[in-house]
Amino acid sequence: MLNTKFKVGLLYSIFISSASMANNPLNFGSDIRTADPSGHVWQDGKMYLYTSHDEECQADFWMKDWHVFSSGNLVDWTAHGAVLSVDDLTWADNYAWAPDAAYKNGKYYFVFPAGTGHKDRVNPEKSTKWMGIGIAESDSPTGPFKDMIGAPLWQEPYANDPSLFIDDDGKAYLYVHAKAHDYHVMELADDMRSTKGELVKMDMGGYEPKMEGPWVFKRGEYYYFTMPENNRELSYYMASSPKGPWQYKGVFMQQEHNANNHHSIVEFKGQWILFYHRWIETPASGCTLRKRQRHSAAEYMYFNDDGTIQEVKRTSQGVADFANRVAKEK
Ligand code: FUB
Repeated sequence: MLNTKFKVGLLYSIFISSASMANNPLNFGSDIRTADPSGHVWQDGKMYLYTSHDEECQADFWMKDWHVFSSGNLVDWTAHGAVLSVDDLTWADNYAWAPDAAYKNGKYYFVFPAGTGHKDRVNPEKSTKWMGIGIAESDSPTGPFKDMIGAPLWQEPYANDPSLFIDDDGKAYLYVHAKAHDYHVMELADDMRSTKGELVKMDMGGYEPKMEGPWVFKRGEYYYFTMPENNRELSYYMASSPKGPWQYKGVFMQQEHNANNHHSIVEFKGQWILFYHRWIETPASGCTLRKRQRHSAAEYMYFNDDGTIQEVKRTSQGVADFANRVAKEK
């Protein structure tokens, strides 16, 4: 039988070790609310996370700028501040929503949705909201990024939540949800400042997934098209070409709190990482308008031998042991 003193000591050490293992939400060392994390590993071998930025206690998704954070171990992050703001744009003044980034031709590209007008949630017919996709450039992954076109890549149709994927042959594919909230793809021209061809609704293998946040990546011979379907649960499709046709494979993260999710998937030092956001109660912020606010988080992802993705559970420790894991596997 364990005596009481020993039991208390044991419980305390379990508590301390699990508390010190907590790494979700990610600690950016900057107490801003982030969402829609888009992860990329650049030439210096670090992970860069481009996020949208919720105003503290915001009433709706009226968002003004985008931020970037970097890390070598997914635990200690450097906040580099805002990379771009709607104040830098001539064609939008709101809706700084889910961004993405790419590296090509020796430059960093930041692709983003932004818009103007007003979304009337009570009387949608009175809405004047419009959103388009912009692209900005920088010589540095941390910006500042400059909108060299001074206009969205196209005006119509409405589009949101860009995912920019550069294939092994250097071709750039831009995925968005556009008309009727369907998923579309378009190639970008080599100068990355204009489009090449039409925006095409993709063949999703007989499914009609809607909305938001597409994220495309390649692993081995397969392309993966992933999304928060109906902006809730994360599901995915596989294909042998970046434009599909796609084959539905299932849900890999369930919805939580009946609220939106938005993610990215990237390999870092031999580990596959899922970045996503979570709606978490943030009482210290003093926000009484919303019970929960958005925070970026990360989990490991695992694949089966046939390339399918295993279900991912939300955890509080996330990728806290990343450095140890990488060291052990060396
Ligand atoms: O962050 C604003 C919007 O909420 C994003 O564009 C959507 O994907 C959802 O996360």
